[in-house]
This record gives sequence, C-alpha cells and structure tokens, in this order.
Amino acid sequence: MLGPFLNRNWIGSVDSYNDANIIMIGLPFDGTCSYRPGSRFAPERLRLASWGMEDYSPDFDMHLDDVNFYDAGELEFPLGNTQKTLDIIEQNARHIFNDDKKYLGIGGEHLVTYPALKACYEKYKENLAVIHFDAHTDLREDYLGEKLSHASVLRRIGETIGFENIKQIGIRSGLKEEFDIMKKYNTLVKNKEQLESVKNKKIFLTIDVDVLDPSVMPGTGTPEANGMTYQEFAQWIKYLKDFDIVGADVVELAPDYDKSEVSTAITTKIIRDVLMIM
Ligand SMILES: [Mn+2]
Repeated sequence: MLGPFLNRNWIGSVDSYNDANIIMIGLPFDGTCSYRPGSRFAPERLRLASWGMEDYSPDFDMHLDDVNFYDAGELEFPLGNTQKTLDIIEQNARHIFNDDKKYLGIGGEHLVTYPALKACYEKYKENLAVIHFDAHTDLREDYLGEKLSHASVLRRIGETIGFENIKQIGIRSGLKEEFDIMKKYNTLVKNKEQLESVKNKKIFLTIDVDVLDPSVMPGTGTPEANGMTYQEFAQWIKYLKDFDIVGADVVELAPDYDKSEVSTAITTKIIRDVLMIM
C-alpha cells in the first residue's frame, strides 16, 4: 500500500463541494494593480502556508474541522482581459450563492470583490451590507480613466448596493473627494457600536490585508503607514462573530514582497478566523 500522502488542499477542507456550507475559491488576478503587482500568487502560497498553521483557534475555541468549508482551488483567468476575468468570478459566485452556500474569495487584488458582490446582491438585494477593512478608501470614480480598477472597487459596490450600506474600517488613505463620500454617507466606522445599523442585514465582509500596519504586513501591493496592530484587527473580527456573514474575501496579499513569508503566515490566520465567524 502506498502513502500516506500529503494533502495539498487548504487545511481542514472537506472533500466535496456538495457537503460544504462555505466554498473557498482562489482568485489569482492582479491585472489592475496601480503600484506593485504580485497578488496573483497569493492563493497557492496561502494554501501551502495553511499547513504550517494550528487549526485550533483559542479565540473562538474551535478547530477548522468544525467549519464545514470546501477549498475548490483556483479559477483560471485569461490574464490581461479584466472584463472576462470578472465575468468568470461572477458566474462562479452566482453558482455558489444559488446553491445556498456561503462564498469565501481568496485574492488576488481587490477588484475581485466587485463581481462576487454583484452575485451576492442578486440573491440578497437591499438586505445586503458590506463591511470593508482597508487602508484605502477605494472610492475613486476611476483610475486613469479605468472604472474597473482596484482603486475604484468600493465606488462600484456603492453604486450597486447604495453607499449607505457600506461600513469602512481602518481607512487612512485616499483623495479628498473620496473622504467627502465617506463623510456624506457616514461609511467610516471608528468604534464597534457604529456597526449596529447593519447588524440585522446580510453581510459581505471584504478584507484588504493592507489594513494592517506595514510592520505587520509588508507583503502587499500598496503598503500604507499608521495601520492596525494584529490585536486591534482580531478584536474587530471577534466582534463580527454575531453578524450574519454570507460572503467574504481576503485580498491584496502579494507574498513575494515579504521574503520572511510572515505576511503569508498572518494571512492564513486571518482566513482561518474569517472561516470561524462565517
Ligand atoms: Mn488597500
């Protein structure tokens, strides 16, 4: 008899799509990155790194085995064609939501959130809100004329679900016009109580890892000083356990900018804890 063989799916993944409540899907796309590309390599590196992580979370007193999720692998994209790439993501997300399952996207850059959110909105309509962790507003009308850019993703999402249904955490960089939008719609959240207004809604949670300080998370395309410690971030995630999260993604890890690979290791932990609150 041969084996035992190493499992190369995400640690804790169940064996089949049909048996899972949460579908994890890799999105290796970084085509609209405005500064440093490389997030397309994140999904496979995270999968390997997951085997170096404890599958028990003391914060939640849970094992990953207690979470019913399936690692579906990575989508294959026609790199260079942004619209086709987004269409593929949207079709796959729609499939997952139509099967009454929850969606967990592993980026890739932040634009990958937009097609998944559109599919999520089709299902949950005006009952949907977005909770967004990021250093950047991502509310630009366009980036050098491109409306489909990772710098515009929250603008497109706001146009889809209404800016009053967006709550943003950790934002510290953007244009004045973007900060004006945040003020107008009161999207920027500074303390946990300010999330109460979306607590009765279905939540799509989108986490750009650059919300963490670059001293914690150097492996990202657009690092921004004065970010959160991991402890601060972990407290937010714990607080979100009582929210009804139907979709989520973790984006913008660019593993090769951090030769220590600590950024990748930390991101596996973010994903583990997101799985536990879904
Ligand atoms: Mn960002």
